[in-house]
Amino acid sequence: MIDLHYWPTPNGHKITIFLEETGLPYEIFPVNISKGDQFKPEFLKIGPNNRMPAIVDHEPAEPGAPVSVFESGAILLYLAEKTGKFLAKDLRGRFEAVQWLFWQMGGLGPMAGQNHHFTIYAPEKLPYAIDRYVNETSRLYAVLDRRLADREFVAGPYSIADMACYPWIRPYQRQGQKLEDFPNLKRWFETIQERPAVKRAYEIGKQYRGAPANDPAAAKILFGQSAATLRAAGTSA
Ligand SMILES: N[C@@H](CCC(=O)N[C@@H](CS)C(=O)NCC(=O)O)C(=O)O
Repeated sequence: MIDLHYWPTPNGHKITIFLEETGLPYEIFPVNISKGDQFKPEFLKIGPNNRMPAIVDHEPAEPGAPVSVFESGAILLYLAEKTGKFLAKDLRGRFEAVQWLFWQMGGLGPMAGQNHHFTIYAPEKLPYAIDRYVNETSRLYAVLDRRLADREFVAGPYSIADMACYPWIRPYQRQGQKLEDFPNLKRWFETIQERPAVKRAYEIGKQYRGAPANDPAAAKILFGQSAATLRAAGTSA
């Protein structure tokens, strides 16, 4: 059984997609990030970055204590290794997926996240910041569109690289993008959207509803963090 510490955001959806695709048994432990659950001492033990998702595997492949993993990319790699699914076994195929997984983790996710922040949540509308992140998101979409011109999925066969990217393309309208401008990406998006496991993953997320991130109390928790916040939560930076 896998414990999944989760909230229905793009990084959370990556993991429910994988778990639904494989049928691995799991239990959700909600981390309501708009209420500050990410700072609870028991969560910080497995998610030291005060960000979800995180997992605890009570039946790891090697004997010993349960294994906990944070960072959605690391979790996808861990689960792919555990199940032998959605990551190629051969070196070349595996690194096709791994490099695009890292591309999502270091590029698409953080840039689209800043796009959401400055476009939707920031109390001041700063044209420089909005333009920078909307333009960077469009560049990253173009990278993915080009990549998908001659293959069905990001690494060839459907893999953890697609599961990492898809949830960050799903809010494309909020990111100031039109899928019509990226025809290969649109085809890929519509294919993944129709997968039953992906539909189930998003359905599961609907039961967890918190305050929107720009609700004043939630915004204070989410956007007012510094070293002092973490220290006050009982750890030292
Ligand atoms: N690189 C991390 C990012 C995780 C992340 O940013 N999670 C957000 C929700 S998508 C979160 O937990 N935010 C809580 C906060 O900002 O305090 C991952 O991919 O797991």
